[in-house]
Amino acid sequence: MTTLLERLKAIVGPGGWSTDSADLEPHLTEWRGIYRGRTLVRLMPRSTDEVSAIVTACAEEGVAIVPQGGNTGMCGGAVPDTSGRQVVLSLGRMNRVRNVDALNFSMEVDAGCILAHAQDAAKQAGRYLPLSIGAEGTCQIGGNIATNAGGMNVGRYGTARALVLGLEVVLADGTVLNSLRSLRKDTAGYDLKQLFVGSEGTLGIITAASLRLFPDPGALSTALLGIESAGKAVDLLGNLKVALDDRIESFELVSQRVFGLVTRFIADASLPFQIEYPWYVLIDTATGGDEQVLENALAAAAASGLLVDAVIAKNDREAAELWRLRHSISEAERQDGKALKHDISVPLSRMQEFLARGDERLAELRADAKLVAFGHVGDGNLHYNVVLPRDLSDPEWAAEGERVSRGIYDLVQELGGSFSAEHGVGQAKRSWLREYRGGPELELMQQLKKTLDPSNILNPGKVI
Ligand code: FAD
Ligand code: 2HG
Ligand code: ZN
Repeated sequence: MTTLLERLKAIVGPGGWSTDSADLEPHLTEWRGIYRGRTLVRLMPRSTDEVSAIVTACAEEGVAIVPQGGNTGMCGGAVPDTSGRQVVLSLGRMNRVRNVDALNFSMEVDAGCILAHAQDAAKQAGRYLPLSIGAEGTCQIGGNIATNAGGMNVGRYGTARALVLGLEVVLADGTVLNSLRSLRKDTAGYDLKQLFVGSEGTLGIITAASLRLFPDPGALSTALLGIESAGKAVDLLGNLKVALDDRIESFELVSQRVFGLVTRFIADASLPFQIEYPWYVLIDTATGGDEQVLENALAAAAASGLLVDAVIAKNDREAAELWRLRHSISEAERQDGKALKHDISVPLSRMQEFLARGDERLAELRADAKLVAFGHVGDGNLHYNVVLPRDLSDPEWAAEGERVSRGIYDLVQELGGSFSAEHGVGQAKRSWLREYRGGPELELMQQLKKTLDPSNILNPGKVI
């Protein structure tokens, strides 16, 4: 093992590795502190060649590698196991924007590029990278692609998968697979890059990506809406999609309980309404700065009883304040304490049924559980999180958590949905993958894993 360690250190050079415990600390757990591991060494390569040399050396010794981006993941996918034998591979020093091709509406970035930096680079070239999530100041493009991240703009632009034109990936034997093309059409055989999107570091290490860009949508109009029921929010979405000619950039649903947590735990957070509403929708529309367009559409929807109140941001500062409320939810929920995270999706046409039956199901399962529901309702994706009574012991919490999650996931399954809409599987949801995707789907996933990583050195213990 010492020999391997020396070899790895030599590959990345001074400043490219760490075994210092204080330095390692934030890389051995994740932001909620639920998963914790140990590592042989944390490596911080600067180039694809270095990543390839690291993987080759680890493959020869049968030592496992855990790729880590910004470590903002929700499912413990970037946390090593407790053996102390796994290598943490941080991509953060590979952070260049390689180029922005404005004419081709594409950009090439290193995998360790922080999402917000990639967005800025696109903007400077007069283009728009639409991927937008609360963690965008920390998460990295490689992590976004490895988790097939969703976020605020999926309805209009798709998930990370839809934005990937090409990838450069280091395979489990150190081979560099160069599919870094910037083409919108390419039917030359299987679309291999798609295998790595959403594979959470288990099939290859993403070192660079070519991303699809869009015209800058220009000034957005932002509004926070007061809504009587979650079901009405789904009707409202259908109504506004037509009225606004599909110019809805984001459509986020938040319950009063959730914003209650935000105003309690986040400094200077307050809602712009005099009274509380059971539900809220935060909407961004590409109206070219003409707020009248949004105002007219909202007035018509209000006349049809789909919303009861609305505050339209008058300027960028007010819009940013509204978005700060939305982006603070995860942090507020974390400060409130443990929650069962259910990152579910159902077809939009079944969303109202899910919301109604979900309430009933939860009441049957545990009348004293508290629902913390919010999310990207326009994509059929809700964070249907549940807080169990605080006086449960850890074993009781675990057993009850599993029972409650199963009840909710069974309903999701019945409605043709998914137990994992945008956060992935990691180590948190492996058993659910076996349960809800068992049979030919899981078998094919296992065969792919065996083919691409026969020695199981790429992020073992995650996903499958
Ligand atoms: P990490 O957490 O470091 O890693 C995630 C997984 O990808 C791990 O399995 C890791 O091994 C693998 N991985 C990382 N980099 C690579 C690579 N280069 N090659 C191969 N595998 C790799 N997610 C959403 O989808 N939508 C949201 O709206 C959203 N909001 C969030 C808000 C907050 C406040 C937080 C904390 C998280 C949020 N997330 C959201 C979750 C998280 O930010 C995303 O999953 C993000 O895509 C993870 O990126 P990362 O760079 O932090 O990856
Ligand atoms: C979001 O939509 C993220 O804000 C996080 O996906 C969800 O914390 C969560 O449960
Ligand atoms: Zn989300």
